Amino acid sequence: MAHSQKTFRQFMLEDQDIDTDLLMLLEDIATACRAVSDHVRNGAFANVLGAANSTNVQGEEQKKLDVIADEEFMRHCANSPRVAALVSEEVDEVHWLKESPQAGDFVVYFDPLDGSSNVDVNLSVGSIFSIMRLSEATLPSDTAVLRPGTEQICAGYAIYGPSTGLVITTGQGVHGFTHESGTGEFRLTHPDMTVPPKTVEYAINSARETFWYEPVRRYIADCVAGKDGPRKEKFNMRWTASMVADVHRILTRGGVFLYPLDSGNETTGGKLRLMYEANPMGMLIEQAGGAASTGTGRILEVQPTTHHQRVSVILGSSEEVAKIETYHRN
Ligand code: FDP
Repeated sequence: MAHSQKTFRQFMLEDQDIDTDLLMLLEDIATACRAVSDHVRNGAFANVLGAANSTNVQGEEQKKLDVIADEEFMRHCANSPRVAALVSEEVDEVHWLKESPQAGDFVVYFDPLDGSSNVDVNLSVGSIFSIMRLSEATLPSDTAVLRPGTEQICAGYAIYGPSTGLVITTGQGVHGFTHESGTGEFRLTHPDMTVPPKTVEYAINSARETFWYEPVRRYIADCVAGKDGPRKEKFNMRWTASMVADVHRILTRGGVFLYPLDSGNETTGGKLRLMYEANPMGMLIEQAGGAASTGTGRILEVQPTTHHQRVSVILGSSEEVAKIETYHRN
């Protein structure tokens, strides 16, 4: 590939049609990801593994690294003069940086450390982010940030695994970069990532089977039945309990990921958060040729009513997502 191995900045300047304001913000986000990666890798020396003895707005126990990762994102994103507001999984309120946000200013949504239950056992975790642009000058109110995923101008994640990777879309395909130790650069190693339309691999937390509604129960039963079942295919299952790692696998070799609405999470509307988990992953997967659905409709078209809203998530290989939607219709 001609543009392979370019640095992040080179690729963004030469191959992506984005303006300088967005480029500067993306570089600040990349710096935040480098900093979080460093905290994750050196956590055992700095005594930052384990619980923080606090809970976030969702009532979930925070890890020390959840809090540290949030501080890194808050600090680095605030460097960019066009950022009006930050919406973090770890913070109850929208964090407004501008008193009079203008048209063209950015709102950045992020989950600073996704899959953090994996940190203490040394498995892959990540950071997820999404960027929208205000279409007009506005008051700094919660409603100003409640935009559907179709309005995202950029989405991405960093994965802290055997290597640190940064995967990003600005609506011009999906491109993966690897952190080069030594120079500290992110370099383009996975240009034009695509999700194959067909798959025989699914990811779901099957310990929740008792809560599943009928469409998901029937779909998984048909997969498990293998070659003798109605699908006539041998399926494989993977679940890392880290959405970033599961989505990264799907962007690399295909598959389908489900965290559906079930009777155990219906009072909260699902488990995963719409604005800083489902929407950015939905945009990436769609840009890579896959599909992202609630089971009954496109995730990116869900109109949020609160910024910590949760949603049912089914995403990955397009033909398999369409198949799961037919289970819901039937
Ligand atoms: P976590 O709570 O550890 O941050 O964001 C929610 C998430 O992880 C996803 O990354 C992951 O896919 C899912 O929750 C794991 O849920 P289970 O605990 O039900 O496996």
